Amino acid sequence: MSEELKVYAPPADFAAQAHVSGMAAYEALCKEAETDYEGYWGRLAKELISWKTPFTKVLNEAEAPFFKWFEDGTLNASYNCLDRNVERGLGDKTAIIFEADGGEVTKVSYSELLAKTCQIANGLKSLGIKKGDRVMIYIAMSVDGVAAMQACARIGATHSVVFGGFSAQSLRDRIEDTGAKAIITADCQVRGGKQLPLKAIVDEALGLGGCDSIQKVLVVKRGDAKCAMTAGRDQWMDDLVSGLPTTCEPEWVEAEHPLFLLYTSGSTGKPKGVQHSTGGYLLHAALTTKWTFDLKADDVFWCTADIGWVTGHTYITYGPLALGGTEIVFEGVPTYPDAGRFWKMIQDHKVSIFYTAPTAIRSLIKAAEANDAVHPKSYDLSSLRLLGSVGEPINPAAWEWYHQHVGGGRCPIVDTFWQTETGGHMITPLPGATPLVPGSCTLPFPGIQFAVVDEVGNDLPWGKGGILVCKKPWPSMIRTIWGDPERFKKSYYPEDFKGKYYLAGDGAIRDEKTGYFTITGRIDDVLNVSGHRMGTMEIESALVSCTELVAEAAVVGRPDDTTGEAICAFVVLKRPRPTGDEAKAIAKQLRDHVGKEIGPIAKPKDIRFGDNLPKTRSGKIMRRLLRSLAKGEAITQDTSTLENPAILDQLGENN
Ligand code: 6R9
Repeated sequence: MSEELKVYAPPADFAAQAHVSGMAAYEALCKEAETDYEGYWGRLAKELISWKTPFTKVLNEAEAPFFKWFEDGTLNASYNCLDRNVERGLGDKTAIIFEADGGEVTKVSYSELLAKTCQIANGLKSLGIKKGDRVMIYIAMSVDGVAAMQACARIGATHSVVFGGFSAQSLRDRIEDTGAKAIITADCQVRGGKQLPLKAIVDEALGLGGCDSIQKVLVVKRGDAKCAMTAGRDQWMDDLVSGLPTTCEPEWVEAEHPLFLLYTSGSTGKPKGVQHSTGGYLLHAALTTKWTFDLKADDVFWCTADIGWVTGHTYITYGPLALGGTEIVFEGVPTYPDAGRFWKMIQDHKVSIFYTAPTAIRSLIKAAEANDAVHPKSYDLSSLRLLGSVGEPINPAAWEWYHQHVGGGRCPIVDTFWQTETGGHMITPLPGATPLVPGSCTLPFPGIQFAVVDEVGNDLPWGKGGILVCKKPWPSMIRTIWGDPERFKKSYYPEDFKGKYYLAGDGAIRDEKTGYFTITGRIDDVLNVSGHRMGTMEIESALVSCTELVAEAAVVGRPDDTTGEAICAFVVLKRPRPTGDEAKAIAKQLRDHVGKEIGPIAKPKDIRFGDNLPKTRSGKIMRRLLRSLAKGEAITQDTSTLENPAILDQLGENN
């Protein structure tokens, strides 16, 4: 295996200027963490974060796995991201270059972002929102979105951002779970030249019931259509904040104070509210932005993620701002007005660090190969010095294309493995140090103790695939699942490993010679479609909630060239198995139903109908058989425990 590896050493000029330069520097940091774990994190927490009250204790393991970091320190995340930069003389520096869907550009300086954040914070305070309250944010990519998150952090309110592509039902579920007092939204979002309603979805969500905690809906004006406003409950953000002071004393919170809740999919049940801390989270956000992205004062950083996902939280709202960087916030989509949009924006704004997802790269490769005008070669991308990838494994072919055509062969690529639960990068190259191997996320970030183990937690030798775990707590780790500490323990610190190791939910293998990690995919029932995490159970429940039609449903993933994985649903209807046009019409109806229940991202690509599902005699659905059928593979597995073997032929037909 090692023989075939293509290795890209860090370019000498990059290494020479990098924050972490050379493998010896990387190894020295790992060694420092190994020798004195708390000393290492304590040193970095003092260097990167401004504390109101300094902490005296780094790590408290007394209630493991509910770890506490820097617990007697106090700080404010928004102070660290905004005021501190202004105090350092960066007030006039551009914090955000916002590019709207239609191409209009707005630059916002640190002083302006601070003033805006303070006004929103004062507005929230005037509504009685205070430390410990939850605030939902359901808004598109915008300066207002970032400022709303910062404003919550400023007053100690815990934000919970819901991605604008989620449905009313999903939003309702999250509102109910958080017990939020207010929602910040916009009248609409603009994507691909179209105005799509947001506030109307909030109204629908609140109408579904269970949202009694919501007292106020604050609406940012984005579009020009009329927007229904419920008197007493709804208010335009502009009306609330205009005339309010542009300064607001930060609420100093304990390091463990929950900065945000972000919902993500697990293998069972409803999405879980991942709770992050303030101190430890912010430290890792800042530290990884510094070391993995090598962020410097004159960089223009662009993370294309949405603030509705963890990548947008850590690498748009918090990390780059904590370091006083300049970043792009982009409202639109990569294919509008054409598939050259990303390349044109890199050229126009002289982006130097670009961070995106493999699924975007793969779809832009397709477009570029079909049309020279949207090929990166038609743009001046010479400002780029570093590229990044996140969200799913990047296949070597896409890696090579990204490296050659976007990075001009000179930019290192950081393939960053991490999760909503980890808060920031866990396994990733450091661009001035780590030799790169396409398809591998290489080595753990200094201080992070990831390992590959067997089912009972024994270390596996390099070259043997197994289960990815983290052996030690780290500052930006998930603190709990909101409202469900038992589920937190069961999901992440299972008894299989005596409750000692963090279970990532992914499989991994280390290269026999280099020890480099390659992620082999989820080992649970979580799918990764275009970098979006979804539980198969969630999609199944959405399907069976179409009670007039569906008797039973099973959902599996199958490989897809563009989206990484595609959702494939096997459905048993309450009526005879449909074929031809009837099957097509019902499949469309079911897709729309899932879109309504969860959101368009969860719509199954394939829907196959059967008289039944393959089950064991004890009635368990044999998903591994469904996975083979979805791939179009011949069934070679043992089917002796199968109750109804004939069903395989029927489901194998593409109907
Ligand atoms: C940041 C983010 C987490 C899951 C994770 C894994 C997959 C993320 C990856 C990767 C291979 C990478 N994943 N980055 N797999 N290589 N560089 O994506 O968070 O949405 O919670 O997803 O995504 O399967 O477990 P999240």
